[in-house]
Amino acid sequence: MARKKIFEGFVERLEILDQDGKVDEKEMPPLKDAELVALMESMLKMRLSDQKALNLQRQGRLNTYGSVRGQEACQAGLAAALDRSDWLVPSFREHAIMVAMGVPLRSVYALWKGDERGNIHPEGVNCLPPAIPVGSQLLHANGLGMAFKMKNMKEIAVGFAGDGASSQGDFHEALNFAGVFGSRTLFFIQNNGWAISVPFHKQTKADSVAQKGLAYGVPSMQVDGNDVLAVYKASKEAVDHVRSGKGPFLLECLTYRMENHTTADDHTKYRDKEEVELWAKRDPVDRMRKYLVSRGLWSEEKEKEFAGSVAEWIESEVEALESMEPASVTDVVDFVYSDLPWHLKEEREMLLKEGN
Ligand SMILES: Cc1ncc(C[n+]2csc(CCOP(=O)(O)OP(=O)(O)O)c2C)c(N)n1
Ligand SMILES: [Mg+2]
Repeated sequence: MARKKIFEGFVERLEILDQDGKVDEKEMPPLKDAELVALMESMLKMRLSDQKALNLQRQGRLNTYGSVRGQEACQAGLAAALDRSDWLVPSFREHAIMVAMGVPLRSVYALWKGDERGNIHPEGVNCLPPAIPVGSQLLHANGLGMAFKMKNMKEIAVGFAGDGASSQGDFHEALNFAGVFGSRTLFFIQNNGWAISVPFHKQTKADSVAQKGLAYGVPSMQVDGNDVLAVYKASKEAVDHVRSGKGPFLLECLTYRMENHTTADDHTKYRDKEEVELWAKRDPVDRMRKYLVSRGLWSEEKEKEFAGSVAEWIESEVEALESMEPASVTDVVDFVYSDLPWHLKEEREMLLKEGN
């Protein structure tokens, strides 16, 4: 035979909870009522602390901020499937899961204030500093995943990236390396439709990011990223796969960035109102709310009470943030190397001379 099929890959997409709050019972993950409520609470904490950050930035109390609004199901669903001992290797839009995994909210706010001390985490909280160069963190996640494999450790590394990052060379190098060496790395891609002002269809001619993973021999799937039940279930499968030593996995969450790229952006200049409105109807928090209310597990009163306690927590974190000693100007060079190279030593001297 002259022509043979040599690649049988296909991309599977998992959806469980629709926008009316109805679930596909045969795909339901085996979660107890309290665990379902915990997923809702986790998303609400993310939404409320995100809104607070936007407000703080408007008041000049944070320098800039990248909102995670609309992506809460991705981050709450994954957090519920990970062990606290696993490692997060984030970019700049992962602060919601960072907090869910134990990074203090004050630290996340500190980072957006430009304060490097936000990267110093409590003992046992395993999270690398968020990487700003798009895609670079996936290589770091590979390195960690390789180390865990070589040391026979049970931990896994989660490398986060957006759809835009999948057009960077780093993404491809990381996946190829992971496929070849079988690193204990989960590639968690939040495809929110946009890389600042570039829509997904102008970013790539591929229909999905997941199929790029398959091309590198990395098991990959796609999930409705606004469906916390589907994200949880797919994340659990992906995490179990990596943890059991079967090698890397790529999970692509289809979601939407509801806000500006950061507070330095104006998305109304390049996005249609209709598109944003369409995605508002697919809101991850709303659909979980509808489902829980229909099961008698949630109510307006419950939400009001919970939101009240979250607001208190947020306020105490802001207070802690704003009562920190002022940061030193040398912080910008002090935490990158254990031994400073000569040019940074010079820079440090200069900073000290010019004063804080
Ligand atoms: C190497 C590099 N190129 C460009 C930028 C500027 N930049 C910051 S975020 C971004 C888009 C990222 O899009 P995506 O990966 O989809 O993540 P999202 O912001 O949507 O979460 C760009 C181009 C950068 N930080 N690093
Ligand atoms: Mg994006």
